[in-house]
Amino acid sequence: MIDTNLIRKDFPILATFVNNKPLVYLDNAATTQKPQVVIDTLVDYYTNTNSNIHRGVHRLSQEATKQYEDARIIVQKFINAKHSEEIIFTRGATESVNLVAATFGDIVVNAGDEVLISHLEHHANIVPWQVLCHKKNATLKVIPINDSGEILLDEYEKMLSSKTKIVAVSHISNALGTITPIAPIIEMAHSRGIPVLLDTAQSIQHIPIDVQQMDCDFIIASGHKMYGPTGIGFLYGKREHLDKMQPYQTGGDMILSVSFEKTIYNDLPYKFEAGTPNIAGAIGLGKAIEYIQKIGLDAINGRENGLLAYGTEILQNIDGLHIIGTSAHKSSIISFVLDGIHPHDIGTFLDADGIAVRTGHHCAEPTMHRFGIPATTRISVAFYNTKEELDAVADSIRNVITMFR
Ligand code: 7TS
Repeated sequence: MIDTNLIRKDFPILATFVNNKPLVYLDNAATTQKPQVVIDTLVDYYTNTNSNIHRGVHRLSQEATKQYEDARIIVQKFINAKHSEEIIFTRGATESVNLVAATFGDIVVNAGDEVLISHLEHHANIVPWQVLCHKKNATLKVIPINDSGEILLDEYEKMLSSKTKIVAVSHISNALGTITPIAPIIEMAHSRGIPVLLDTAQSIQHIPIDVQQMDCDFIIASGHKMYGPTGIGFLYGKREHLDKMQPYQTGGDMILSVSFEKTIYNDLPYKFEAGTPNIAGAIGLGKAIEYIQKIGLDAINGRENGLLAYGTEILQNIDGLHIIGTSAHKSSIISFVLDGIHPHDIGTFLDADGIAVRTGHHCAEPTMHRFGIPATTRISVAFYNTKEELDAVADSIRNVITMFR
């Protein structure tokens, strides 16, 4: 059981005021707030350890290298990867999928081939594949969803063929909150020898990820959505795939030796980490994962499911409010439209009450189009949110409705 009063004290920003109202932060799918331990880790690193890694014999460099590599092992254990060199630090989910599309995609996708994504994807898991398909004269195919926002598995199975070279789907939709059925998705792809990339940007902070048990080929994630700093994230890839891939970027640190005639690339994971990385960010991400582990993902998930159920219940009772994304398998996200009131107006009025939500297409324009709407208002909860905060949103929405009608 999570003691919310106690846990909220870990997040200094939650005690701040916005527009003279206590902050109600319900935009956690965009980015989560940071616990004091993560903030302290960044300050401590820059105060006491700051140094470049993998190159100095001096004490600070060795200490910084150790902390950075320890963070990689924390990530490895968190997702139960077999080897720590299967973890590549990146700027985040976006850079991770770009890396896979540009390197792995470059090897496996050729003219006439197909890449499969779903109708639930964030632009980050659409555009890199689109660019790859364009370059290779391949086709991007989209697995359809039903009116509840669920992937149609029958249709998916029919779309798989010898032309399919990679399947890339989100684990949880950032626009609707649908949890996708990854076990059958991966199994159906693997039974035909097709690798699967899973976008866990919206799931890794909510539900346990075990890459060996799931047997996925790649996963991507962003540190800032899992209580860590911005500008850091990671790619997990099976070693057999990473070994085959060419470097994504080139320069320092990703080499073993360089002459003007020839460069020998470094081993994994450094082959994919050109240049000075976000050292403090990686260490901060490690601390954020330790924080999540201390609370426990089961407790986090239980609390967030309770908030999701409560929020859904009180919001769907509001006249003229329609929830978009009504799957029974959802996590932490409630997207909705209100008759006659644009989401940006709702967002602006909620902000006046100190409530932070996201409005717009959520970088998932095709998902919005599927429902014939340009935008929604999106509430996304974290374990530190409360039922009282959700009540405040419902009250605020009722006030907006009164003003507009
Ligand atoms: N994939 C999913 C499912 C996402 O939700 C996001 C960001 C990304 C990839 C990209 O992550 P980034 O850290 O590289 O930007 N989603 C959102 C959102 O829903 N609101 O703001 C960012």
